Amino acid sequence: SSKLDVPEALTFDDVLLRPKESTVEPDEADLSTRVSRNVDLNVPILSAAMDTVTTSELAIEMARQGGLGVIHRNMDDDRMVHEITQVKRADELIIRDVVTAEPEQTVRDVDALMETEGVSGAPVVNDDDEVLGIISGTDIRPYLEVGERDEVQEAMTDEVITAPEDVTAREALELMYEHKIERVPVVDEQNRLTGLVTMQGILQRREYNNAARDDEGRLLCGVAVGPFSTERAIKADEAGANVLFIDCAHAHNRNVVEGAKEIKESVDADVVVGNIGTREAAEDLVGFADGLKVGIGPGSICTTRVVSGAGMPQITAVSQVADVASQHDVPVIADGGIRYSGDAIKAIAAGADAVMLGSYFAGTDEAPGRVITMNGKKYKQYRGMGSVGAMKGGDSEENRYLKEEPDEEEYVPEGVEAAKPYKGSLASELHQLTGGMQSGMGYVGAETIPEFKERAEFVRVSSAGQAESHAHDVVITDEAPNYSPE
Ligand code: RVP
Repeated sequence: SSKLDVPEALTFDDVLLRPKESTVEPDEADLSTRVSRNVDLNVPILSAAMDTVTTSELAIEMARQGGLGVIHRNMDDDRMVHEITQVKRADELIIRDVVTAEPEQTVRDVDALMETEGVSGAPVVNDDDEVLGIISGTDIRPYLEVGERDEVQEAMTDEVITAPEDVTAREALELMYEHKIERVPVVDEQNRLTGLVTMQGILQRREYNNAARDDEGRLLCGVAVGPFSTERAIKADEAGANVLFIDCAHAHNRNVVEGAKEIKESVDADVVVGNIGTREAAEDLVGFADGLKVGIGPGSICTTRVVSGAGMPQITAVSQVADVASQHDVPVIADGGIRYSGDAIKAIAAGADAVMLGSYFAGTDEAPGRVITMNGKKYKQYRGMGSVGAMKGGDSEENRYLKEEPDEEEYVPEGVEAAKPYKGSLASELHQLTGGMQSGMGYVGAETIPEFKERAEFVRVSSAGQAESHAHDVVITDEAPNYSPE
């Protein structure tokens, strides 16, 4: 066969979902999914492992909204462990960084301490961490005018209600209700303080009733690691990351596959491997990977296809990988190129179980970096991890596009440095994204993601059809929250 006898590959704008008879109202469509063999999400959405997108701040909000943040790897090991810990602790029932008071401290000192730490009460412990009492603003108030030099042990409540390590939210609430208190110290068998449960913490958790949590109720956390960083992967695993993402621009590479296998054998967390874009790559990885991530060149800031001449349009890439992965019950994540909610649900129709986005979230409050103003409009920085800035600017040698450490003028970047319009809160962006995806499920008549994957069919769109899809022949007067023309 001739070199020019070539197959066609399609991307988002080449296809549309074929409308089908439906009994599903969009707001009834259930977006829950599996991101890797052992990890479920309530919303099939991940934030990209990029240094202008995901650190703990955005990852916390992603998990609270039911999705998953994947912490980037342009940082050293200690910082990575810190970032993971922040996510795992964010909504923990039992607070571990407890502000404590000592019995001989003065009431005045404790009052000042509580003020600076922003807490309204503190367990009182001795040198062995044994709980002697608890002191709150209410206990302190009568002392402030007349007895602020008195010792804490005078003012504290010494009949303190404590709870064991395995206390549940319900049990803690019952204790608080029964004793009319707002915080319960958690102790071990020797009555030593190990943590604290607060009413405020429990109520805050209730607010996020769709959050993606582990068995102990902590928020789920993903993190990117290099294919040859087994030590680092073990640290991420021990810090509590639930899913490790082997982060590589071309994972269908013998050495990368070997590296990823070694990591998989060394950790308890699920290991998702990527990126790939072909059936053959999927076949080489399904044997051990807990998930496959697809995307060779679709990213908004990515120039891989132009620089290297290689790539695979994303709808075809996802569908090829999903063909193989679905036979082995391995979830697939479509990573990159998603501009609208319609693209996200098309990726799922092509066979993905979840989608990963960078540009969509880069303009939000929770993304790292500050708001910049150009020509009176607000933006936030967004750069490819293969851009010169990201390759130079990381705190470690961890970078998936960096072969060795060249001088600055020798970099061959595969990404650009850019900016995204400032967007406000991540929650409102996610609301638009999930709402649009649910609409897509409604048009296809599917109530769940697995049903949707089964039922969805594409039609091929011509460039005339593509022009018809967008707002056309009008001047837009008020920008919609989920649409801006390219
Ligand atoms: P997008 O959502 O279209 O902005 O794409 C984000 C994805 O682009 C990332 O998850 C990653 O796979 C890819 N990426 C990140 N940096 C670069 C690059 O510099 N080429 N590409």
